Amino acid sequence: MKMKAALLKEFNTPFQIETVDLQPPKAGEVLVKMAASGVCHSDWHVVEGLSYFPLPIICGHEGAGIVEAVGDGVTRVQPGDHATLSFRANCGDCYYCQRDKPNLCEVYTPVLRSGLQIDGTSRVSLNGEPIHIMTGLGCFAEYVVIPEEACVRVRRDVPLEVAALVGCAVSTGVGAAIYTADVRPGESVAVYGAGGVGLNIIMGAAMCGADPIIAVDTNSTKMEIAREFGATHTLYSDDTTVAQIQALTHSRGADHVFESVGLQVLQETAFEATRPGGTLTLVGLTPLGSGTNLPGSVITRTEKVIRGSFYGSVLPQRDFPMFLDLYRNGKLKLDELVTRRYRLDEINEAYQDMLTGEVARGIIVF
Ligand code: CXF
Ligand code: ZN
Repeated sequence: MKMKAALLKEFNTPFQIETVDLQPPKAGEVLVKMAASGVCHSDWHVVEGLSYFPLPIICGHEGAGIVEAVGDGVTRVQPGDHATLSFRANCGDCYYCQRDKPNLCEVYTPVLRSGLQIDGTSRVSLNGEPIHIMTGLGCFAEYVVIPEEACVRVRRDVPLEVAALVGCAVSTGVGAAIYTADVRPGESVAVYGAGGVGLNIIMGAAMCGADPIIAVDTNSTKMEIAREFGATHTLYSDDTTVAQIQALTHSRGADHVFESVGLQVLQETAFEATRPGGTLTLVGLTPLGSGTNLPGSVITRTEKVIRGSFYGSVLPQRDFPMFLDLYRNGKLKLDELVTRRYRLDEINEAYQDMLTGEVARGIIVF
């Protein structure tokens, strides 16, 4: 079949809307008609050539839609099901999957990076040339063909654009607070960055009963939104921020500090804002190949813990439905995350808005 898709053909060039060919799902694969795709900074890393995905590629890794057809042997979903897509398809059986670390799945990690299906081929092509898909999905297209392991059936009574957000920002942010960092009632939390992921960390920390919850950003609009999502304090990010966080935490620094932006310099500052024995959780993705200077001499002497958090340590099959239950029961504010909607052919504008920081989350609706 034919479909419209946003293609990235060269690094640092605009997305181009093209009509491409899509093959039907093979065994174990699912065809999903996309309803909504989130605009996330990780797609921009691909545009800038700071990721590992090959070109030409369809980006987009935060999406939801309706199952249109399934290949042989598919058992998890059937046509008509609503689905949130997972950008970490996982086999369920390898060393990491057996230890509840599907985000590290040994079978799928190289497949997802290849931009192809598990059989080494692509279902998408343009004039006969194969087109890659980002991390097993490629949501900036009218349809996707994905492994069934990436397709999580969700309740039908939630908007599909909310279901889409669960596929990246919500899992990454809420999961980082409730699972990776395991924030406890009364613990102090500081969050660097109050964008799509940072706001979700704030919500997760609030659900855990943290206090205070200090949001740090440079954008005053985002700081206002942060309060609505549960921040008790907001700080403008400058060279007094660490001292201000200490002043709010009995001069110690916060029990938990999260970096959600993916900037080395912020990771280094966030380390300073962490109390001795506290935990710094690194959530934002820094460019591949970049490094962060964290002082070993201080880490040893203060027993600070530095943790990576990838996809919020979630189990997609368990947690996507749970997040949507929490949303439906008023415990997660997800409608408020979407600040602007775009058509697929407005995708370049959507990324410009994301870069200027004017939106919490932009979303492409089909
Ligand atoms: C990313 C992680 C690397 C692959 C694409 C998605 N996560 C969140 O944006
Ligand atoms: Zn993302």
